[in-house]
Amino acid sequence: MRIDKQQIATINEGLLTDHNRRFANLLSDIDNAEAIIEKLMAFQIGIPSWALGAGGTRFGRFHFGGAPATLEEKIEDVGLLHALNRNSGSISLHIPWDIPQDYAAIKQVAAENEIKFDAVNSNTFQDQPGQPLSYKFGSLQNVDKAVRKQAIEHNIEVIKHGVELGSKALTVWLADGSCFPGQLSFRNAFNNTLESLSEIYSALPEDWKVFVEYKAFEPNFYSTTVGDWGQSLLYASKLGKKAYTLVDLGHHLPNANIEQIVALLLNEGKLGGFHFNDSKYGDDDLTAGSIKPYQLFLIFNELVDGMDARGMNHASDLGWMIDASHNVKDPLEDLLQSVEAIMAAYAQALLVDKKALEEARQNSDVAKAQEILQNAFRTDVRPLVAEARRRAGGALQPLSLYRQLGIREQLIKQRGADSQTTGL
Ligand code: LRH
Ligand code: MN
Repeated sequence: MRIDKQQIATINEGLLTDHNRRFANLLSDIDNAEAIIEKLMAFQIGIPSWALGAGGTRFGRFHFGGAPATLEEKIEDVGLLHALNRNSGSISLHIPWDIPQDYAAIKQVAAENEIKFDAVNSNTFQDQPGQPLSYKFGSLQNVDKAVRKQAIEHNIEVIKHGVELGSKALTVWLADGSCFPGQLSFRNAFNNTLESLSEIYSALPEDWKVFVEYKAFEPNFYSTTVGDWGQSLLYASKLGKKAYTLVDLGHHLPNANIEQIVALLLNEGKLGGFHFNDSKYGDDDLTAGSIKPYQLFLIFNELVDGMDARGMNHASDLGWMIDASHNVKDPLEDLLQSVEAIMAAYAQALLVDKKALEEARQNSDVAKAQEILQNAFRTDVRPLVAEARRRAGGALQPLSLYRQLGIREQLIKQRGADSQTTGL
């Protein structure tokens, strides 16, 4: 199904008076609105193909009707999100959950929905039916060279799919690690993984990147072979200039200072991208900004500062992607809320008075520095984000329009109440 621009413009009409009042009110407080709106319109977030249906845990999965059963339907769902907020312009595929059967046909569907292909993800954390060798004891780290070879070949196959679709990056997340002391030689696991990654690295096209995603724990619960930012940076530095680290917000130990990690990885020129989500305890994959919105703002504050210090293009020089799993919310509503939270954090970070902040820091005026940051964080930027959407042909209020148009009901009518989707 499609939402046409006219439908959106008509609904926006009814909301315009209220919107313009709020927007005008905000304009009286800020002096760089046009520059911010331009940046917001250019900012595109990659939607995970594996998070368009109901997620679940080992304790259960509660269905959402109308789930996309094919890659075409997944791209159409991302097309729906993009039509509503104009900031969801790409899909991140996971192989083998989303193997394209017909590249031309898939690219056609994507073009019709104005969707590009973001980083492709390999999967050596599950054994596929008929797979000769198991990844039970790891993939790229495995003591068995044949298992490592199988995993390397899978990653090279994933790159091939990505090249056909126009993707420019491979994300490697490894579940590899150990569950008990003594099980693993940390040095051998590191060296095997580095050797394997370098074979994958050498298969990368010249203009591609590889994102090494780290994670503290799960599914291994004693050690993880790419367990934190330092280990990921070690791999990325040893691999070469096409290798970067990927920060999944849910992959840190409790109370980790993620904004500091982001600042340092940017300073090293080794920050490749993000998997945005939120969490209270572990890798909860909750809606971005739903638990720790101030942390999301502080991360964007470091991103804007660090990217500007390097003259980087905010929209295109880093991989902006969501990684979520929906246990109780409608997947599309959850993703609309995540995009909204990410855009709001970015807009607030662009509001920070950098000159005044630097002055406060030079004077070690700690209270003043906090006032400057929290003034930006406490600014209600929703009219600014909405105005950027409106100018890009999107909805002033994407979530209420999604409900007003009864999109989930229509998807259930089209696909059935128990259509199955691939993914986590
Ligand atoms: C691992 C992870 C990784 C994906 C998977 C779906 O926790 O964040 O990015 O491959 O989720
Ligand atoms: Mn992730």
